[in-house]
Amino acid sequence: MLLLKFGGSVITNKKKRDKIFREDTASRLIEELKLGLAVFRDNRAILVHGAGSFGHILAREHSIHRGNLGGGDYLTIVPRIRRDMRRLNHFVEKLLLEKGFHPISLPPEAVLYKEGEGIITPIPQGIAAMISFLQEGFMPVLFGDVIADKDLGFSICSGDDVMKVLSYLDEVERIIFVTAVDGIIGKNSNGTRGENIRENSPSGLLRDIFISNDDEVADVTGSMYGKAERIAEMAAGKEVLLINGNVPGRLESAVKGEPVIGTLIRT
Ligand code: IP8
Repeated sequence: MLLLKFGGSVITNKKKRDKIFREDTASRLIEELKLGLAVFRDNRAILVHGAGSFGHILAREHSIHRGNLGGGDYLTIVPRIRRDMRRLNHFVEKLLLEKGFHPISLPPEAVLYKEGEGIITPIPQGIAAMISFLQEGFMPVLFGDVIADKDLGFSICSGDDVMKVLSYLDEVERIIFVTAVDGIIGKNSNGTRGENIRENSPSGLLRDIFISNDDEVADVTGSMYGKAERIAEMAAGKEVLLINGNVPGRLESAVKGEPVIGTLIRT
């Protein structure tokens, strides 16, 4: 089974306030997924999607990632972000249905529970329920959102957190992150920005990644380093591939297991 994430920066314009779903891009990616899955061993996939402009802009402006410590008008903002995330999920779901998939949307709190920054516990019953749907031929579709948090009252759950929890499932053979970049940027020996990392081990990734300062402020769910840490953990047991979904054909090749431009992390 394939576990993949459509990054919010591919299916929305993450830098713009107007929450516009990139329907053409999402539609092409879903088509590519379909073509790829047709030749993939068991034709099954779990799809996770990120938030992009539907979640990150309001969340950042109101420090929603800090939960009830953020101090803003969270009673107004949190329901709006959750509404927007459901709208984005609805757009994805609609396209999947049109393309012949059998999507079952599940919110992140169905499969995991948050206790303060970084402590994420899988919910076995929710995951078992998701597997039941999979066994019947459905495709679970999950997404990042604002969810309850034992310590902070509420906080942000990234689609990457969902990916991490689901990556431990025995059934998951391959993990693909569909992003808006050609790969994870490496650093030169003097610490400056280098070339994209083509292939590396989990520990090599954390050693060689180039950290850009712009990246730190851009995202309420963490920097590229945070993403790399999650990828490194997942790649301790399985291959993780990060590709650029804005380039036609790459997702299809990646799902088919063909050589593709991107960053491959494996032990
Ligand atoms: O785009 C973030 O999910 P991500 C979720 O996968 C919200 O990091 C609501 C900002």
